[in-house]
Amino acid sequence: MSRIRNLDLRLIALPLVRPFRTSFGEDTTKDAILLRLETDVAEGWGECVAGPEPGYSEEFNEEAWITLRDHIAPRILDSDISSEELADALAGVRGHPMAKATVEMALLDAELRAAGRSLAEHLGAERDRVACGVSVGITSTVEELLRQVEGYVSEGYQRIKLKIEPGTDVERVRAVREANPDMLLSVDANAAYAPEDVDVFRALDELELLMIEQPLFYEDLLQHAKLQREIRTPLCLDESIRSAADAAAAIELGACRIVNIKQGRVGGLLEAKRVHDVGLSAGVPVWCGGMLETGIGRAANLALAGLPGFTLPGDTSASRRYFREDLTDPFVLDEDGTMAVPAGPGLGVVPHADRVERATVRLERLGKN
Ligand code: NPQ
Ligand code: MG
Repeated sequence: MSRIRNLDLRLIALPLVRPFRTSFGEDTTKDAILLRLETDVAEGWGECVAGPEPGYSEEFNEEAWITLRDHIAPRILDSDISSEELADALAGVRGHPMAKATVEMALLDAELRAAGRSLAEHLGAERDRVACGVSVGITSTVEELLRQVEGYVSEGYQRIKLKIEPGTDVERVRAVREANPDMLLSVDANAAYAPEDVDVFRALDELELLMIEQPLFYEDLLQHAKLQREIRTPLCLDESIRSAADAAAAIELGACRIVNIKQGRVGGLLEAKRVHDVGLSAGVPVWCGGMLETGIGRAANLALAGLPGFTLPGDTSASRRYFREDLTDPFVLDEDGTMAVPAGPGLGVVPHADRVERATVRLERLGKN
C-alpha cells in the first residue's frame, strides 16, 4: 500500500493542427486539465477529457478543476486508497465522471508503474495493435470536406466519421460516400437532431453507413429506440451512455446496436471495462471514442481499445491528426491503419516536462509537497 502524497493540477492549452467543429461548437486549441499524482513509490499522470465549455456534457474545465481540488483531492490525499477502492471513496461526490476519471487514470498509472505492469494488461487487453478511424469536423465547404477525407484515407485510416448538424448532413455525406464507395463511413450528430427529423435519417439510411452516432437528445433512450426501428443503419450511442447500467438499458430497449466507449464519460477506465463487458456479453460491438486527447489520454484509450469486445475501429487517431507536437512521444498510424497498444508500465508514456511547461496556463499543487 502506498500513500497518495500530492496532486498537481495543471491547465494546458495545446494548439490544434486545424480547428475542430461539431454541432456544439468549434475549438482551435485543446484546453485540458492534466493531473500528476505522486505516491510514496511512483508518479502517475491523468488527463481530464472535459473541454472549456459544457457543450459535449455538463462538465467543463473550470468546474472540473474545482471538483478535483475541493471535493476529490481532500478524499484521497494522504490516504492509501487504491484504484479499486477509489469509486467508493468518491461516492460522496455525485456525478462529475470526467473529474473522477482523471484521478483514476493517474492512480492506475502510478500503481501499475510501481508494479511494472502495463495498463493494457491490467484491463485485459488481448491485442497489441488496434484498428483506427478518424473523426472529421464540420467544414465550411463540401470541397474542403472531401479534401480532408481524402488525406485521412491516404494515411490509412480504416473508418471515417463525419460530424453532422442540421443543414450540413445528407448532401455532404452523400458526396463523401460517392467519392469513397467502399469506405467504412459513419456520422456523429452529437445530439443535434429531434425525432421530427426522421426524414434526414431515412436519407442517411440509403448511404450504407456503418452507424449513426448520437442523433438525438442525450437523455432520451426511448426516442432513440423508436428511431432505430425506422432505419436499417445501426444507431450508436455516445453521450447517452454514462455507465454500464446505461449501456445495459440502452441495449435492452433497442436504443442502439453499437456503443461508443469513452473512459472519461463513464467515470474512468474501470467502469469503461464494465461497459465493454456489457457489450461483449450482449453481442453488441463497442469501439473507443476520442476527446482530442494528448498522448496521455490517448495512451489510456489505446490500452482500452485492446480489449476483445472493441471490434470496430476507434477514434484513436494518431497524434498528428490533432497536434503538431504532442506532449508525449507521438502516437503514429501504421500504413495498415492500426496503432500499437502501449506496452510499458502504467500508461506506457510520460509527457515531456519541457512541452508540458510550455503548454501550461495554470498550475496548482495540492498536498504536503
Ligand atoms: C465525439 N469526439 O465523439 C467527440 C466530440 C468532441 C473525436 O469526434 C474538445 C474536447 C473538443 C472534447 C470536440 C470526436 C471536442 C471534444 C468534439 C469532444 O462526440
Ligand atoms: Mg460522439
